[in-house]
Amino acid sequence: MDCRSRLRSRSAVTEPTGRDKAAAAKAAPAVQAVTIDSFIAELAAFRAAASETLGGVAGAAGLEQARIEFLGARSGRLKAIQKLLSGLASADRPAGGRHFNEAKGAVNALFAAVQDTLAGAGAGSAAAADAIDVTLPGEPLRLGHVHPITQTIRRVQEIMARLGFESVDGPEVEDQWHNFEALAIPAEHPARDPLDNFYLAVARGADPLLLRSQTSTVQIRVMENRRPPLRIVSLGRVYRPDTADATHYPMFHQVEGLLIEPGTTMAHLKSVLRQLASSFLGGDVHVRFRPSFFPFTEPSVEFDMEWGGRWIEMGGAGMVDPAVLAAVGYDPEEVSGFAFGLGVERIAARRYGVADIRDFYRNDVRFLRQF
Ligand code: FA5
Repeated sequence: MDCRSRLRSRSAVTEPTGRDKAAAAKAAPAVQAVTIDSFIAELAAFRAAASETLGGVAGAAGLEQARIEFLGARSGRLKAIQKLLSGLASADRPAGGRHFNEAKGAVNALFAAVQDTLAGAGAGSAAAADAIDVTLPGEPLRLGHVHPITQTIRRVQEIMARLGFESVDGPEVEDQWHNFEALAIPAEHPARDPLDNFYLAVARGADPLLLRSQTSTVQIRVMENRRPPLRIVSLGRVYRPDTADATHYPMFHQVEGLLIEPGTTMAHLKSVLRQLASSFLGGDVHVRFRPSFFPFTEPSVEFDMEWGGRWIEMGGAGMVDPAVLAAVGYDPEEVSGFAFGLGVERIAARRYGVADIRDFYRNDVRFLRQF
């Protein structure tokens, strides 16, 4: 017999091992006899102890500890009482079961109530933490404001209104007549070159539309529809394929002024421009005329403004050419008038000390916030 067989044969005849005993106990556990009265007393003691413990619980950790002690599935006190059920006489077991379930339900309900109370207190303190402290200084509201070019436009409109000039608008998409022909700019004129204008790719044959290149178009539209006397000012966008630099932008704004009244002279023109310049820039502003040429004014001038010791070119002006008056049905023998046009970006830059007009359109709020 080898060693292992010997061991096997010896264990077969010896006392049962510890493992054998545990297996035997599992197969047939010893049942402790319990009377119904002592069972009910156990349940009552269980309820009283649970109630006392849960009544003193202060937080989630304490509640969890109490749950394990009383309701724990493995070794809770309720589990121990449940085991006693099988010790009841079979006639008492239904009553014992009822008492057991009742006690279990009562302690579970008590547990849930304490849990709710603690959760409510927690939410309350969280709400308190979130509450607005009305004594703190408020957060400043970020207010937008009007763009400096729009501010300039409104200011010029206001000044011109005081001089009796009514603000009018015209379309930005124009036809050849209003942008050129009525302004005495014939078909062969270099100002009509496609390289100098934004023509629109829409089928209009020999009369293509374009983005207006000057606000002088509005002079024509107003004169076509009204009779003199007239005092109008028009401020709006114009478009030219100019390369952007410190004083040029492909989209910019012009102020167009037109006055048609009997006896109008260049002196009236200069006087209106000086008043506009000194009201807009403030202080003493000088205006000077330099001879120039525009097809729709005769004589024509470029006008400069001197402010703070520097002369700046502001725009073009002149007496409305009789051919233009005739083209809109006015009698040039009866009426005369002046017109002027100046760049809004240039006067805004002058007023606000901006060295580069491109800054107006970079949309950098750090720049725009200054106005
Ligand atoms: C004209 O546009 C004429 N219609 C002005 C006029 C009106 C003359 C009425 C006579 C009677 P000019 O092309 O010079 O003129 O433009 C007028 C002004 O617009 C310029 O002096 C300048 O201040 C501004 N300007 C012209 N091109 C640009 C540009 N690309 N960017 C910004 N400003 C410009």
